Amino acid sequence: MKRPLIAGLALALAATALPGTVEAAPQRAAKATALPPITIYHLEGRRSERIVWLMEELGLPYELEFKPADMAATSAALRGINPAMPVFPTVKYGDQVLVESGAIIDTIVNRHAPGRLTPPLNSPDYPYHLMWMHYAEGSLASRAIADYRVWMIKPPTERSRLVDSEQVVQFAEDYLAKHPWFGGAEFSTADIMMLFPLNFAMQLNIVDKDQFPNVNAWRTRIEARPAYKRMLAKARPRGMVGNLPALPRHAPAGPRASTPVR
Ligand SMILES: N[C@@H](CCC(=O)N[C@@H](CS)C(=O)NCC(=O)O)C(=O)O
Repeated sequence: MKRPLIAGLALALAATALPGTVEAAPQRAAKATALPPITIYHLEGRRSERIVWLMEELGLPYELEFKPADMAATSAALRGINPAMPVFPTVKYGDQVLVESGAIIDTIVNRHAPGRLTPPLNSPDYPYHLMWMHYAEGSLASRAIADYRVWMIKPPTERSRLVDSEQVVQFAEDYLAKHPWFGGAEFSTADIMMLFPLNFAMQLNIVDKDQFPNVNAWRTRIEARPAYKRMLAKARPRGMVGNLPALPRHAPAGPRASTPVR
């Protein structure tokens, strides 16, 4: 049977895998571009600590905008620059005003520190690193915060039949049984993303922190990092402000309700 010319050409090209095709291209580190001025709008103990910590890990310069132990003045400064979406972190990146810590981290690393704090793109660790980067906010923080808010209004009497805080933390616990970091073999920005919601879930008793020894051991390793300590010295010089109250105890253990999820 005669093959159409275009299809035949495509097959021949694929078979020879010329240099420059996607499959054959070796991994090249992209060139770092110059960092624009960065100002981090920050409040003690909030997700803005991720960006301060990232910059400390990378050794990149930044301005920190907050008034230690003064929530009112700190919030006023944030609302001044970002009245429509006043959340921490808000980052002034050159003349752009950005929110979403994961996107800010990816922008800074990909443009200004390519290849750092990220497993190689072709490594088995990369998909997991990216999964935890997104899991931190998409599954973990969202469920922990939802459970916390429900508890504050009406403490539940049984486990939810939906995926709940215990289950999202357990999934992280199981991964850490086989890997030292959420980036796999090495510390990565996924670890920076995961600390806030795991601390939130454990410190506020949304889950029983004693049930997650791998997460606790990982938190101890994080706390020993010099860049993490520098972040604490700069971003919490007078401790935490405006702590949320912890739940009296973690959500009830035991089996979930068996009704199927609708
Ligand atoms: N998904 C966002 C969440 C930002 C966020 O909600 N930050 C909290 C502090 S940790 C905040 O500013 N909350 C204020 C509010 O919700 O009014 C991120 O990762 O940056």
